[in-house]
Amino acid sequence: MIDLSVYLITDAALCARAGLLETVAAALRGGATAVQLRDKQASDAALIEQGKALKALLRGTHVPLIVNDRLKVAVAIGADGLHLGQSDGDVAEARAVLGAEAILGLSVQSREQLEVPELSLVDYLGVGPVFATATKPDHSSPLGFDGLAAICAESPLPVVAIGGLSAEHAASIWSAGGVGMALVSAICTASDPELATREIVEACKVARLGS
Ligand code: TZP
Ligand code: MG
Repeated sequence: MIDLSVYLITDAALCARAGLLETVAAALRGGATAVQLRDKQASDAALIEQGKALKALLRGTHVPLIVNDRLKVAVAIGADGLHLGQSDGDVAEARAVLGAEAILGLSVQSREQLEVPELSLVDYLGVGPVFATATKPDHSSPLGFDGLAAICAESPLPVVAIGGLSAEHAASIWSAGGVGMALVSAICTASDPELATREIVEACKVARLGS
C-alpha cells in the first residue's frame, strides 16, 4: 500500500527560497511520503526537465513521484503516477496509457463526484479544499472538516485531504477519515522545509495512532 500520509505538492514559485530540488530534498529528509510535481505555468518541456531531476532525486527511496494534470509529461518522466482534477483529462485514458501499476489520483470536491464509474480506475482521492487557500486562487468552497468527513464516509477510496493544511490539522483529518494530508505552502514556503516536514510527519503519526 502506498503511503500518502505526508504528500508534498510542489509549486516552483513558492519554493523560490531554497529552489525546487532542494525543497524536495529537504522534505524527503524530513520524511515526506509522496511528491507531486505541479506547475500550471511551466511548458511541458520545462516540466519534463524538472520531473527527470526529481525522479533522480527520489531514486532509491520508496517515495513515489506523481505528476499533476499532464499525462504526456508523466509518461516522458517515467513518473510513478498522475493526479487529475475533475476537468483535467480522461481517467480511463490515463489508466490505459500508464498501466495497472501506476498510481492514479483524482480531485474531488463533493459527494456527487463520487458517483462516477471511472472511480474504479483510481487509487486515491484528493479532497478539498478543507480551508480557503491562496495557493489555488480558483478553488471551490472550502469543505471544512465536516465536509471532508462526509466525503470520507462515502468514499470507496483512500482520501488525502488538501487545502490550507499544516501539522496542527493532522488529528482532525484522521478523525474525519482521511489517510493523508497534501501540502504546498506549509512545506514550500517554510524557512526550514525539512523541519516543517518532520513536524507534519510526527503529527500524522500521532493522529494515526489516535484514529
Ligand atoms: N487543490 C485544492 S487546494 C490546493 C490544491 C492544489 C492548494 C493547496 O495548497 P496549500 O498551500 O497547501 O493550501
Ligand atoms: Mg489539476
